[in-house]
Amino acid sequence: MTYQLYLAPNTYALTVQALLEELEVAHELHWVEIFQETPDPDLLAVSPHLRVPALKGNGMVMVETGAIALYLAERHGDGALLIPPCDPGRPLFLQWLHYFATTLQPDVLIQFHPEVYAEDRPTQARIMKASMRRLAGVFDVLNDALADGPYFFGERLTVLDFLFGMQATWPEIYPRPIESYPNLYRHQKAMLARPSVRRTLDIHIARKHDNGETMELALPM
Ligand SMILES: N[C@@H](CCC(=O)N[C@@H](CS)C(=O)NCC(=O)O)C(=O)O
Repeated sequence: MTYQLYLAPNTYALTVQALLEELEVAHELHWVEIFQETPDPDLLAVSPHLRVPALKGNGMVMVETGAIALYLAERHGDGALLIPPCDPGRPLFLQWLHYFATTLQPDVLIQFHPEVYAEDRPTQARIMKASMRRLAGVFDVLNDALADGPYFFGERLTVLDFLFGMQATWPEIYPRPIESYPNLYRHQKAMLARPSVRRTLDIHIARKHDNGETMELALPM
């Protein structure tokens, strides 16, 4: 069985792709267009909210990065990337899993697409500024959470590291350079050293390049 990953360059699909690579699970990339007035029919067929990523395989189609990440880690790799229910670390595992999706992600999305929330540029700029202030607080919290790093659970790599680490490659989301957050910096360096992450980023950098765009990373590979 080969999964089909529906993705667009340099989006949250990075996380799922890097996990598929890390878990060495067979997959094919299905590039789609997002933010289209007329929805891309291929995307519409798998993603009711017209967002990426979407994953198809094993008789199912699903969206939502966090849910897909959990599903893949439960189904592949003998649970190596999970903190199981009986583990004392489980409460924090759940906490960060949801923190990324519900506290971090909305403000990250605003930095890229303020036009979704306001039509006029001055309002967009105000929303981005307010959202960046929220991100400043979030990154302080995450920097503290990674004090015993390099990963969220010390030396133990989990899906959390992909859920955070792939979006942490985006320079646009930081109120100040990543180098000034010692634990975020260490985490990002550890993630960029992983072949799964490098393979994934290389593909997205090349894709952007083919589209005539450049893809900057918060920390160069
Ligand atoms: N909560 C979703 C968010 C996915 C999302 O917003 N993806 C962006 C790209 S990073 C997208 O497809 N946006 C298109 C749109 O908002 O129409 C997840 O984590 O998968």
